[in-house]
Amino acid sequence: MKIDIVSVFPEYFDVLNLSLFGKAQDKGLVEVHAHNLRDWTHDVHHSVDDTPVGGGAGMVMKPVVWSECLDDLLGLEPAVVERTMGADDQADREAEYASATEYAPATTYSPNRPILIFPNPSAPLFTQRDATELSRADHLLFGCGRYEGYDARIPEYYRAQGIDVREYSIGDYVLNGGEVAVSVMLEAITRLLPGFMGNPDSIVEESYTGEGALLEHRQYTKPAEWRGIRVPDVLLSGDHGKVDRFRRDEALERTAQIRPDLIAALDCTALNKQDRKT
Ligand code: 6GU
Repeated sequence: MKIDIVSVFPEYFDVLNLSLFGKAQDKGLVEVHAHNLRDWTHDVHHSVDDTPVGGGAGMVMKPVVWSECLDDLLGLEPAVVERTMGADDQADREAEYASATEYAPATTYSPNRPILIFPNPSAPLFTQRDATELSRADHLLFGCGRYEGYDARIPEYYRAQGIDVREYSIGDYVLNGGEVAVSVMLEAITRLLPGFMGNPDSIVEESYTGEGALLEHRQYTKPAEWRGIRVPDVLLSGDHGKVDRFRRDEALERTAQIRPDLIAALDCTALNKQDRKT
């Protein structure tokens, strides 16, 4: 899987050289390139953001810089004349106008174009289902926003060009930028690649996996008694049927208690007869 990441802090992704992800790169399972968005600026200040149209606090990432970058990485011919407005000082304005080029009409895209993914706290939640689907892609391109976000026309434009564009939030809280969110999504996606995990079984029975996802049952290891607390007897019984039933009941109970929303979303056909009695 090829992964391109665009960020104003590409060094954030240096950590991908460590641990399982680093090994996966060594094995050739994933190939990661982190690009600096500022490499696609032309002004002396390398500015990537501007004040929000309509007013309000913070800064918004400019569509012009992003489009030069994304056209390049997607292998697209820019389709429009890029006109820039709003640079504060005259030098910036002149530099930006100098960079605005008359482009040829859009050409056709390469068949293996990447899926374009923007982290966005105001987007739908990224789930295990999304991770599973994206783990089957050949090429992902992540665009990390900073500040108050990115100009809404960026995803709109690339969607209109036929690119598969996704926007995801990783949870109901606010981060300073998309870098951490992309790291989270990348880890969830790439650990599903065949050969990534040492033991492939460890991704089969996990929480949130598959239809009718439940929280996982609790885990214990030896000794059977530790500081006066015993492992549940049934787990020591050697009766696999009973162990499976115990774990399944616990998963159902804990999910009902901690994440009733997952129970509500459960596909009833994912329940077995014994589940219905519990
Ligand atoms: Cl994807 N981005 C930012 N900036 N904050 C977030 C998020 C994403 N998901 C949750 N909070």
